[in-house]
Amino acid sequence: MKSPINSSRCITIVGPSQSGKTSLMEGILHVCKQIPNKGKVADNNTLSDHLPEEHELKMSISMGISNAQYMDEDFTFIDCPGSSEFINEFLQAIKISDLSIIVIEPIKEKILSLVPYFYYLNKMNIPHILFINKVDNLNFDIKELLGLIQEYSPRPLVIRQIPMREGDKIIGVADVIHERAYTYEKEKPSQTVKIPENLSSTRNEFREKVLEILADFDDALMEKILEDVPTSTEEIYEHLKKDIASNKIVEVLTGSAENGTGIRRLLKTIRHDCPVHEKSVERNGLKIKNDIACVQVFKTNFIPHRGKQSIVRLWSGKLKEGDTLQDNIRLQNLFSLKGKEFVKISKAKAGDIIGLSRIESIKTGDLIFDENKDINKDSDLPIPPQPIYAKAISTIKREDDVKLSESLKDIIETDSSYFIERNTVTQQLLIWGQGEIHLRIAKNKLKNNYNVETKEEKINFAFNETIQASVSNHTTTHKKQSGGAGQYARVVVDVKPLPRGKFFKFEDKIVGGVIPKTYIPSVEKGCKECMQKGPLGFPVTDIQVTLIDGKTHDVDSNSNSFHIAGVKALRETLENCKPILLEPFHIVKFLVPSKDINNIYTLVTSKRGLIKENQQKEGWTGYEILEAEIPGCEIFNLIIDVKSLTEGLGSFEHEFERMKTVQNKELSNSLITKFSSNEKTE
Ligand SMILES: Nc1nc2c(ncn2[C@@H]2O[C@H](COP(=O)(O)OP(=O)(O)OP(=O)(O)O)[C@@H](O)[C@H]2O)c(=O)[nH]1
Ligand SMILES: [Mg+2]
Repeated sequence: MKSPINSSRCITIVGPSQSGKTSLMEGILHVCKQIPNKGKVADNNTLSDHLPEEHELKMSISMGISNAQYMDEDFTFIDCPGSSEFINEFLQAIKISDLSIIVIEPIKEKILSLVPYFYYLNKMNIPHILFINKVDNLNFDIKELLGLIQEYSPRPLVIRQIPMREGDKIIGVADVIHERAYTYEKEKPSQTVKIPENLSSTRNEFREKVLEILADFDDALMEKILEDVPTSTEEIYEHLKKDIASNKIVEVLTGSAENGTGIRRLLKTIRHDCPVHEKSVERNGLKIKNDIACVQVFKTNFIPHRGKQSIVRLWSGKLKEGDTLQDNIRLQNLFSLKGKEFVKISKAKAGDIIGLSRIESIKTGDLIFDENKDINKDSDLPIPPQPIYAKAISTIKREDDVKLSESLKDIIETDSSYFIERNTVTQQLLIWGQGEIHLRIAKNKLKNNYNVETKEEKINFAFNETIQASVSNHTTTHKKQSGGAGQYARVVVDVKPLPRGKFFKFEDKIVGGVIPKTYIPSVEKGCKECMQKGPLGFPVTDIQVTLIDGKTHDVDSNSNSFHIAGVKALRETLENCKPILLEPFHIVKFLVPSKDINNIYTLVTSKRGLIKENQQKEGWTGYEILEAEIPGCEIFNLIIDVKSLTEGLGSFEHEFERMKTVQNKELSNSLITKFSSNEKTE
């Protein structure tokens, strides 16, 4: 049969960690004959998990992309990592996809981990279906499971298949819409059989429920049901297709990725129900013309010996090898995607996902529309998650410093959920990311792809210090008369504390020109220089210096002398102004399962934090936001504790709030010892 759809559709495979996404991808590609043999995650031979870290950890850490054909229609499947440390990959992939399959395990305790997926897919209005995986070895009650999942899904769940059992084994499924059942044949198409007697009434009950749900979105169907007019299977299929495409319902299918069962049914459902790419063009608000090429980059990779690879979706028009987009973007190497393999191609059509090689001028998120002159740089890719976990790193070989900066630029271009901070106070380079594995990946990339070896350092924290008392009439004389031109400057200053956030004020109260006007800015400069490191070892802030008197020498006074006098005057006074440590506090908004909230209270207290308030967050059933104030120096590692207290489900965002003095002397000393740059090890 000639396919009615001649463009290409994109399906993302998403869901919690270890639910079987990569295995499902493998099963799908096998059925689509894209791979001759099905690999296994455990054997490190799947198509989408091909990076060394993926093999070592047995988990995905970046999108695995493959084009494939099923029954004459073109698809691209993108297997997304489930770990929250790689959520940026998931966000970027779903944005450009036409449909998502959420893969879940039929385990009650894991339902809460579905909430982020429901949240983002609904927020971005992306059609999605649920695939209940691992039905080969897990015993569950489908009705109970669906009831529980429904509590968390804002869209009604529409079950398409009911598992058939023999003892405690699932041997196939009864179709809820069609009057038939299928028995599983490992790695083969299923056999069509009659619906077993004992499932008949349950199946009818489910069918009625499906009709009720569909009728809620269609008055004509509602009328038919009320008048007891029979509904044909074809009619139901059409409703399903329409309601999936408009993200009104969530279809639910079952199977086993490992055994290759339920995959053909899943593919048939996708083939029938997945909306065409134009729907995604509309959803993303893109202004395109059908015959003019419009390309969006959604992923960038830097591959050793191959250089920059931009993975793009062609939203409209056509491309061919050698074309030039927007007058100067020449397409020399187009390739189709098959995991790590690049297969050279000569052309692409609307909806396709392809790779473009070595085009330096384009970046992730860019929208290239052949009718425009400029690349649209601010096309709205999802905002990456805030980097929340940091390590201080430095090169093992000093001469690699420049290479380190360049390589980090590339790494950030491939993943915008990293952030590089060069702390001007501590002189350290901090790499921020989403967690331990995320940062380890960056370090490995530096070593393996860029030949830059780095080591971790203890993080030195940039506290501030201020003063609590004033000193008046402090006189400092700077005098030097050994050979050559002499130096002389005398200044008399008052020093006093200022309110928080006022930084520094310098007041000139010199009368009668005892210090000439030209020298006064040098005194101020000297004070500022001294403030870079106060008596406790940190930058000084919130102080006022008033210059009240002074003296010059006819021959030996000059700007430099007054500069030095300024430095000395402040250095001598600060010691006597009761210096005190100032520490930044951040507002931290934890987003965690409600059942774990007490653990988070305890965590906040243990970090010297203050709990502020709890709120619900719309679309996050079963989760809560807890707002707290937490010392800045506790943020670097916080996510490790949050994850371990919430079975990996909690996260947080943070923002600097205010500086607070550390009144407790013992605490102040221990913070200085722990975070000052003089200490080399923790
Ligand atoms: N019994 C059984 N095990 C399965 C099935 N599908 C996957 N697994 C196993 O579950 C584990 C995780 O599978 P993956 O495919 O790596 O899961 P994933 O969702 O890609 O994991 P992440 O990439 O870490 O998010 C592996 O040990 C698989 O062999 C299944 O249908 N049945
Ligand atoms: Mg995976």
